[in-house]
Amino acid sequence: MRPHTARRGALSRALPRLLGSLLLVTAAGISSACAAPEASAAGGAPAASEPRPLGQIVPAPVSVRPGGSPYALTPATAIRVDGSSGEVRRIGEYLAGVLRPSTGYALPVTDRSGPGGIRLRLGSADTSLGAEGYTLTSGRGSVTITARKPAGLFHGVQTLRQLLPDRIERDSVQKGPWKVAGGTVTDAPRYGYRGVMLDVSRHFFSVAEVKRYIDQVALYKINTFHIHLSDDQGWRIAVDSWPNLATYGGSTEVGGGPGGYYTKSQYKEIVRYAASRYLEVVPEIDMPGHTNAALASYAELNCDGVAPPLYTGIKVGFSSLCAAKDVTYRFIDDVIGEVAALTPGRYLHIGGDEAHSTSHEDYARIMERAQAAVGRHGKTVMGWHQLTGASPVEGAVAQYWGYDKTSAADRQQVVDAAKNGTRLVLSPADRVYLDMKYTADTVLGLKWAGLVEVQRSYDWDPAAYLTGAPADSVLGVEAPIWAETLTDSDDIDAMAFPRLPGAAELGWSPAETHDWDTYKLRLAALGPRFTAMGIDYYRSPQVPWPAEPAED
Ligand code: TNX
Repeated sequence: MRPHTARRGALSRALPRLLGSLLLVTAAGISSACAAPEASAAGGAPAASEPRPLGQIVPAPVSVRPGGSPYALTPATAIRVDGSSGEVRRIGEYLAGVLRPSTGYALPVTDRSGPGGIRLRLGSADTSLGAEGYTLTSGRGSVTITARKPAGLFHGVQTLRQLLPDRIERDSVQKGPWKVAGGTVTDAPRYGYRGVMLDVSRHFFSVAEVKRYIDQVALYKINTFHIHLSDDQGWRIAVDSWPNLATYGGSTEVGGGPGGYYTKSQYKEIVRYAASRYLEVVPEIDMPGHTNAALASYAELNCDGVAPPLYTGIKVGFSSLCAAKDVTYRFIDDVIGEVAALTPGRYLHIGGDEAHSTSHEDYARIMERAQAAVGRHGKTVMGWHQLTGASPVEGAVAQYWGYDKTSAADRQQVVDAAKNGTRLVLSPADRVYLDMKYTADTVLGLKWAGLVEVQRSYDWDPAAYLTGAPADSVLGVEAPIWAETLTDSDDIDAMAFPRLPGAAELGWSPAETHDWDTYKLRLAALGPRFTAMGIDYYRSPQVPWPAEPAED
């Protein structure tokens, strides 16, 4: 779907420098936009007819040059995808799908040129924008989004969405005006990997629930969907060569509910849907621990040949694949082969966390064989950072999920691996584990990594987080949601919002824009948008939320 990250990552990291002069010119624009005086003075949202200031979006853009007349959507507006590919037309249709229900306008998507409207254009943009950057220029009569690649246009469309009034997100016709402030936004990501993870094993989530989350996170330019498909409590993906995994291993979940699994065509539908929102899917098959559902499904996978019962509690670290048996490696190769064949993305995640019932020697042996299988099936290895305690293969990506109590030695092991070429995705548990409680009063969630309020979740720097790791070893940031306590979309909403936009900003925005005092105002301005999208978010007292209009 997209070129390999290495080059793009370098470009993204260079971008703030390349655009440095522009940033300098527009820093005042950013800060005045971010300061959003209306947020405190008038209860948050700009007055009904005033467009939202150009920089007042999450994630913060690289640069903003406000000025000129605003643009206004009208019943005559067309979405012009002039002379471009089917993919650009699909992005135009996606945008129309967002804008039609609330405006009630026809918003035809057309490749005929015309005097104005919303224009989506591929090409000609500054090469430093890379594969995901865009420019958005708004003025009287037109808004033009230009990008080098479709992903950039899609991200520009998310910016346009956030610049329109909150009620644009509603699914019934609302009153205009539909204005976008005049000026230019120039934008591209700091990191190439900006992920979310959903644990569909501890509780199963339907395809519709997964799509809902994908749609929610796309608004913040998240580009990776990591799906945790197997764990002690449930196996969630059909595997033809080992059918009991899904039919038996997927038949329950935490608390003893009915569980479920995705058929291959359902999984492909998730992949297709994610791709239509420019998210790459990273499937995870966790091993050698977190495997009770598999061990319960096939007695021969157990060292003693006895299948344990299915498990519906929330303990970790008690299960292990059997390093001494050949069948273990056949199982690993078969499963990885089938999952890889269903997955167009680059990565296949093999877990490797909390293998407390596996000896170090067995762990190293199984992870070595699993990594080889991933390579054989054409994918790049991802694993939780414990993989750095074995021998990560060249090109492997380790996902760091430590927290403030992680020992210096464990951190050092990860840093040393990074110095040796292992790349890192950062998911510090006391920052971006979205299943951590916000406060002691939060009903849902866990608290083993501490309480994670909104400011704590946002206020860290991915480049400085693991002292000693080379800056270019960091591919980006991912915010996981573990689902021991979460059963449906409402639960996901309550834990992801409002922390998820902050994690997305850490992955996208230049370090120079990082500032809690201005971020919290931009976040506050998103409150009514969450509501318009049907998200019942946590009203953190750290954020000056505006008063919300009464529900209609
Ligand atoms: C740790 S993070 C786990 C998961 C749990 C999670 C709960 C990681 C790689 N392993 O098995 O679900 O904590 O927060």
